[in-house]
Amino acid sequence: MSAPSVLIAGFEPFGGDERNPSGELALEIAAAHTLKARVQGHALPVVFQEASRRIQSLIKRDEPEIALLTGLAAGSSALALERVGVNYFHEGEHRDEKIILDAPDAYFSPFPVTQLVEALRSEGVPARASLSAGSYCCNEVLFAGLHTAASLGLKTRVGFVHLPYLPKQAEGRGVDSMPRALQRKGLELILARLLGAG
Ligand code: PCA
Repeated sequence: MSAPSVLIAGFEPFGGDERNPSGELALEIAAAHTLKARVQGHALPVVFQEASRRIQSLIKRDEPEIALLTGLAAGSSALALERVGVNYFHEGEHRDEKIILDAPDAYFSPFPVTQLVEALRSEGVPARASLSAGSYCCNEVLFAGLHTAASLGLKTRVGFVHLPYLPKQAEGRGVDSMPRALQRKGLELILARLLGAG
């Protein structure tokens, strides 16, 4: 049997920040990991419709077993595992817009969020469950990924994790952050659990 395939995606820097841990870690984990899986990593543009089109075409093309999508939540102190993606975008000049016309209002992620949060905490990675991924590009890719899997009947399990700032980004701002190695450990642990090996 060939190794299961995993897609891990994060975002490029946005909103004046020079770095985004999500895109950096997606590429880094894909390049070097100990998972028994084929892992491809992507850093997506933070641009409405472009981010969702990229995720939709990657999932359609590769039909990965797992699509772990990630993004930055500025000021957060824990990994936030998202339960829901909603068909709603509200940022900049795009107000009250649907992400995909003729798609349902929302989907739950099939990730076992409660169990993953417990597993992360027991390994010393601060984590929490979240009921809203917001109304910007992070929720956009989560919703688009979930809709792609559901509408095409794919077995791809799609989920989303919001990451804190890296310590360097938080310096002098009085906001929370998390060491890069701990963020990475958390993402790899999530993948290992989902692959049934950890
Ligand atoms: N965070 C933003 C978009 C890209 C990112 O890394 C969000 O939470 O929607």
